[in-house]
Amino acid sequence: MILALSPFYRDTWVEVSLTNVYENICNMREYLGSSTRIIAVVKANAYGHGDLEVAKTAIKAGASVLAVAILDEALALRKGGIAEPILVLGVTRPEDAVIAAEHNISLTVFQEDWLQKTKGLQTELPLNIHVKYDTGMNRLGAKTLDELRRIALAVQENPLFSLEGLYTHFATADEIDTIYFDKQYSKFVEAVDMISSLSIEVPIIHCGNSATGLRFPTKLFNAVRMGISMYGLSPSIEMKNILPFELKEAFSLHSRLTHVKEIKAGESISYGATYTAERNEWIGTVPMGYADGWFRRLSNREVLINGERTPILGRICMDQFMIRLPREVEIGTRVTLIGSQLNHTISIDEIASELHTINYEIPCMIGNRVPRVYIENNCIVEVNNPILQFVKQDE
Ligand code: PMH
Repeated sequence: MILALSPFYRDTWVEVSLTNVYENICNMREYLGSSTRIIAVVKANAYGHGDLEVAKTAIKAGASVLAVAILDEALALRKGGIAEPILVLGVTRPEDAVIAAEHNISLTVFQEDWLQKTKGLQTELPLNIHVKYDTGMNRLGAKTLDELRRIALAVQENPLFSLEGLYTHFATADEIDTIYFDKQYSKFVEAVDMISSLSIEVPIIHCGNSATGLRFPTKLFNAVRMGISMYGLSPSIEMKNILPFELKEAFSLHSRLTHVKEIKAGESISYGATYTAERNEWIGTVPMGYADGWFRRLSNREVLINGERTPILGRICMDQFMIRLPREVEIGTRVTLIGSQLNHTISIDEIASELHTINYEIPCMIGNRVPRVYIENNCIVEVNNPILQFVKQDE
């Protein structure tokens, strides 16, 4: 079924396998059982995969809540027709709480001052609130049980607020050593016990990210916030060997040769002339560059062409780079920067390791100039080209 095709006019694109996203969620659901809700984390444009498309797939696969970082992302999902519950994980300004209530978007709250400022919210609609407790991440959340108690009671007492959730976030759930995790978990158990001793009903209690869901399925209370594993990536390198089910990578990155030529021994390539050919060789130009998120630091990397690995030569430019061709190859031949060709794969983890970073960062860094093509059961079902979408909105 073709959902929507917004055209693109460049030969560089991301492919997102919605089938793999769907299967990763189904496998997590099966692994955790029906008493654990899936909160699909689609912040940062679904870690670069495309928020609306992933959100729709997640819902189809049984996720019951979506989570984003900021209110703007939540509003974009509503604008895109998503009617399911959405939770904003970051801080929302008190003056924007009315907009959240009007769009039935749940907010994270943990400051008494925030509650004071929104006390007389100018809306008839209740605002759904998830209260956050800081058990050791030291990013967001009430720091003490006393603070948490006062906040929970204040939310409970105001008829404009509806206490929907209580949560925390772990700093080390993906690390083999569990000492810090255990401490955070115990603190959260204390918080849950304290809230229940006040006879406050909280429908959704959640603490786990992907790593927690995969490693500690009995420590999730009644929901898991599933991010990286939904995209088929392991939360850490350490965890790759202990995954309870296979994660299927959804993101791949492709381009096509725009120019092919032979250079002579002694000729150099690209800015700074850092590479000089020792013998005559065939060179291909690839229309992807650091402005697309293919950073200059990847200038020593390889790509795949006709099922073979071949190196990038010279410096990556803003919009293009050059590669060695094993032989003369036709213009238009596919080049795979992330993904598979025949028996070879360049994984997101490989690129992350080259850049001394984590896999989370890689799909996020591939920018808006690169259209996303959505694949379901080996067929293209949707194409999203943000650049031309923006133009359309402005018309
Ligand atoms: N919950 C919160 C509060 C988060 O910040 C994140 C990810 C998740 C759940 C999902 O975690 P997962 O992708 O490991 O499953 N947040 C971030 C972050 O801020 N930087 O990297 C990941």
